[in-house]
Amino acid sequence: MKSSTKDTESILTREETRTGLGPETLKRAILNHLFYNQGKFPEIATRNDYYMAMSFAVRDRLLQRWVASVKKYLNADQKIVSYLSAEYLLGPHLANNLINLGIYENMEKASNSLGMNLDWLIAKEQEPGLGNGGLGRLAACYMDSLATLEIPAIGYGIRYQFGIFEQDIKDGWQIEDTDNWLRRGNPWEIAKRELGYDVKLGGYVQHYTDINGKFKANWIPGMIVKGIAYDTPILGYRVNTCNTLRLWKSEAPKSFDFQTFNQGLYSGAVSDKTVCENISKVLYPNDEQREGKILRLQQQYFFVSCSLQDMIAIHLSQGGKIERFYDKFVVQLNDTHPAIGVAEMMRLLVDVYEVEWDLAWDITKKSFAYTNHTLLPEALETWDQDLFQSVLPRHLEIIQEINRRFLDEVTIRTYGDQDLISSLSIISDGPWKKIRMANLACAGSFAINGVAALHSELLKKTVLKDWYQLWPEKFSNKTNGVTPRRWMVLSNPKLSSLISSKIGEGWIKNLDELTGLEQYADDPSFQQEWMVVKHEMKKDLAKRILQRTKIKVDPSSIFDVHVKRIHEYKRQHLNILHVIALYNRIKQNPDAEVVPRTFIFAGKAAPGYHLAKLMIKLITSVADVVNQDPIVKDRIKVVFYPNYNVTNAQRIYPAADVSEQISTAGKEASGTGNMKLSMNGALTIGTLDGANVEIRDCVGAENFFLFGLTEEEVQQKKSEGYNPFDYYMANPELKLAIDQINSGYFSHMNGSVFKDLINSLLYHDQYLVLADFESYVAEQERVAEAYKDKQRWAKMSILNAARMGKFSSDRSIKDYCDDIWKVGPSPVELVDFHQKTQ
Ligand code: CJB
Repeated sequence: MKSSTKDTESILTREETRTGLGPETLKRAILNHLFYNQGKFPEIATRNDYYMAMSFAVRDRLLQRWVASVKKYLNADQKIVSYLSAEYLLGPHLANNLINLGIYENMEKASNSLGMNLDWLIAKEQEPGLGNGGLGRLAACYMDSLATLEIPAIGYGIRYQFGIFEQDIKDGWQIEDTDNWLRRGNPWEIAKRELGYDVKLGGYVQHYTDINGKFKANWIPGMIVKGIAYDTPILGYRVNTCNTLRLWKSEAPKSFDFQTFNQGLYSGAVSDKTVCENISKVLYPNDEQREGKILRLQQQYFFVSCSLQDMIAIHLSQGGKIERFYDKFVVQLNDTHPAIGVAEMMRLLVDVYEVEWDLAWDITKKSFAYTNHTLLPEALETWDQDLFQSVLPRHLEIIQEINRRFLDEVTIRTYGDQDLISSLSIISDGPWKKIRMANLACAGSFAINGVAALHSELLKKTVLKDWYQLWPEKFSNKTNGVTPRRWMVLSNPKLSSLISSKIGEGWIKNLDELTGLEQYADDPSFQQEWMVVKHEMKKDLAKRILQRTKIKVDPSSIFDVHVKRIHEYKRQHLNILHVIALYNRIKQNPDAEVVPRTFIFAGKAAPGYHLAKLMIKLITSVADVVNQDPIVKDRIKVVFYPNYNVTNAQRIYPAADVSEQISTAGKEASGTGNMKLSMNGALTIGTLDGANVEIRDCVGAENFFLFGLTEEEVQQKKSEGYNPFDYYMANPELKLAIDQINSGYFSHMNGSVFKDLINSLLYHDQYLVLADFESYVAEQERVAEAYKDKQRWAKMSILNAARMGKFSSDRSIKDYCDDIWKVGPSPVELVDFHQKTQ
């Protein structure tokens, strides 16, 4: 029945009071939530109460769009992108949602009228740190772009109770503290308690022949875990599309096992509950380092199984046929962490839905696509076969069968090339068999991609060489990107307003429009405005540095920023060696002209990564000496900013003059911090690695400080027998720096502290730190020289931002949509859900 104009009007009025976007309505909504959700009145409400109330008020305004989006996606012929990722490094939601809804200013007014400062409330949010670094953050940027481009999508992952640890620095060492991000509640998630799936683990498999003579497998599990869905709405920028991030929490199927309880084995029954809950308890804090623990495999399988069961349930509930699963979903594997999905899909199809093996394999191969994120051998996931069998006995059988059939095909295609066969095998040969997850992902996917042009080329030449030879048509490159909403509009509002004042706001959704700034790059008054904003942001950061580290830094010095996970291949030690060299130059010639610089480091080290932790200690130790030396006269300062996370990254990027992207060529798959820094007007000093190559192509070689060996030269040098000691002996500055570290100059004369790090550099140096030192130091001199010419620097900075269009995650997502997913935009119209309740 059509509603009358009067009805519609009253619905709209009611809707306005419920979810209107004006300051008055927002204020009322906050007060309502303060009362009805938090049970408080303004006089006694805490800042957290206000944060919660405001967040609920914002969430209310997402729900109209979210439910309309979900409704649309339930439409049978709507294909959905399913992104499977063990990590989502989302960062705080509140400010992002205000921006995407377009109500930032109105909310500011609403909170002012309540006597609250919006920035304080935003700062109150505990960020969901459900990822380690680049890979998890990429997933978050992609969720933003998918929604903004109005692409139907679901992100699936794990609702870790404890995310990435919080880092503190004590006596210069990293200390880890638990990240209890949920302790004050999470207003952004909606628990779907009724939406759960059982996941089997362990046990054994029974085989039998059914009455029709069919061979069947029956997996008798050792335990069953329940996955409960927790949904977070992900709104696009100024669109109605609001996608879902569905994270699974593990629980015991019953609160406890009454049978065991009745027999008096209370602790056994409870431990069952504990064992189940442990699965989604904590994020493994390793970045690019495999963790061969049973719990990690359980985590991977747990979330992938829940997700695939959910997708199948959605598909079937709309009358879809299981054979046409791939018409409804395309499943993107974010690295190999969810690669077990290939075997799980086969199990669901063959064992549960009784699909014939060949057809099941065909469905599987049409559904999955795989993104590789690293070439580092230590990151390539493999599972010891015995361990694998103890967790997933049925999947081992399935993988053996996939492998047997697959290798038969390879044998025919390659005329029995044994080397090729053993390299492609999903299960390694030898006495200790391993399940190779990258091989499983490749075998079961219709598309395979790397994350930057160089990385995708290297994949084809190295780790996935044989796969490329087998199926060249499956390979492509999808250069990473980052969302300009979070990384410019939200974190650098002043620069964003300045940009918009010149070229309008179109760039926020179409980053290529930033090229409009090029015409102002030479304009002295624009340069001036640009550098004023940069200076403001540097002042803000300087204040925070003082608060957090007690180190006073000068905002007019060069802010030289090296922020990312701490890893040998990322070479924070190369940077600190340069700092020591500069320091020694000043000590040797106190009147030497030195362009003042503040070296800012931030990043977490995996708790078990000894050398990375030593790198942090080295940075903080050098800082202690340099920052206090009267001869330096504050010309150089070194800061280690603790607890690098999304919130802190948002504060650091806008203040950066120099972006350190100095990994050994061929080791950083892409990098995404490099993009965020450049967008915010920082100039890169970098190697030809990952996306640096493409960034340099875009911004122009003259606006990029290049140094170091190329990937080919690195390989060449290694094959010639690289001897780091020769470099140490040949370069007096380098020798002095290393000798000082060794002698305890930076560690209260205790030289043994850094012994392992120094030995690794002098006698192995697999990342060629010493080989690149000289060229790095020389390029750093050019950086300092360039900074002296304020106009030249401003121009380079403007041109960097202006030419970053390619690195929007919107462009990346469009590429995935066009080439791999074959899914286009599907705009959502708002629906009136309250008509029936009239
Ligand atoms: N990456 O953060 C991780 N963790 C891994 O386990 C493997 C790779 C990073 O992924 C980013 C997103 O693709 C890349 O930009 C980065 O180079 C890579 O190290």
